[in-house]
Amino acid sequence: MTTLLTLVVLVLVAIAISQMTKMFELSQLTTENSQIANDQDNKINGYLLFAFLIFIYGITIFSFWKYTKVLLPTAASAHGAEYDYLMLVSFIIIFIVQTLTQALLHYFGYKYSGKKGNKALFYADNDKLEFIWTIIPVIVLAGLILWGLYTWTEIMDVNDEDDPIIVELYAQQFNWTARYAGDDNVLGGANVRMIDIDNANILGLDPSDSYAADDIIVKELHLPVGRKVNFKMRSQDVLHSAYMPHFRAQMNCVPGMITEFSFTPITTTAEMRLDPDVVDKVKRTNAIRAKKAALGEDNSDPWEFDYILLCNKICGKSHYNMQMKIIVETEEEYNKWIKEQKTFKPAIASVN
Ligand SMILES: [Cu+2]
Repeated sequence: MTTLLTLVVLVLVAIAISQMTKMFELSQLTTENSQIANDQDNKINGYLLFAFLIFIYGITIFSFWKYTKVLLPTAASAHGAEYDYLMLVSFIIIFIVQTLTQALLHYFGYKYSGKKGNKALFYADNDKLEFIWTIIPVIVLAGLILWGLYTWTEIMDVNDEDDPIIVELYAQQFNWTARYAGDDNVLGGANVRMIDIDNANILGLDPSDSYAADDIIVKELHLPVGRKVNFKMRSQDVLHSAYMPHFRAQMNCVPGMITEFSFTPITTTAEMRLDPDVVDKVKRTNAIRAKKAALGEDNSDPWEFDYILLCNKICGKSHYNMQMKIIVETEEEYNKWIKEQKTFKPAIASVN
């Protein structure tokens, strides 16, 4: 509703400005009635350029003030800090360059506006200037791209060093299932053709594969802090994308193939709940929820922060709600939890 009202107001303002411009033009009729821009028109347009510049700077400052608080909190994975730093440096460079070039663009538009009798200067080229404005972006962009490629290669290097836990993330319209590799830390073979809902084989595990027997299928992802996790993603139906924003992790889930991502969580859920940004966000969200509760609306229970796995590919009508809770805990808590989970073999045996 607010968006609609804002749009209506913007349209009305645009109409008002165009009407005022017409009135202004009509009031100038006595001097010269011509469609060709005169010095006065050019001057007005020059000033309007400054007005527009103030508008874009204003909206930038407004966005910083109003929206920086909705950004993600500190990264909770080992590679996250490097990723965030790369992003920050890129944004600072973009911000400085755009602030300067917009000022120059609008100022020159004003300074060199048309004047009666003025002739444009024919200026073929200037090798030195062209060299400077080509080489600076080349160096800056090459630096950013190389740094980006280096960071990308580091993050995407999925290997078996440091004794990682192997976890499968299984995507389907519209939910996630996780599978732990069990004591042997090897995921049993699986194929969608072997899915057997009646026998609780929801991920299509191969019952004859001995590696599958101790696999653990769960609906909530628990990760021990400080331990590397190698994720293997599968999709049952369409393209999905496993997105874990707090860990700066995302990987497409593609039907018919296994994709991978690896990271080490460094902050437990309990620790993250104490992060000032998170505390602030929880406070803001719960203030909104309290208002909803007072009106008797849905989704008004107080909210507590949790890490989350989301789908980041628009995969169908309930895509927005395709999520799974992630809990990062101490090694002891994790071990206790995993021991309480059912392994695949007894789970299917109990159905039969
Ligand atoms: Cu999805």
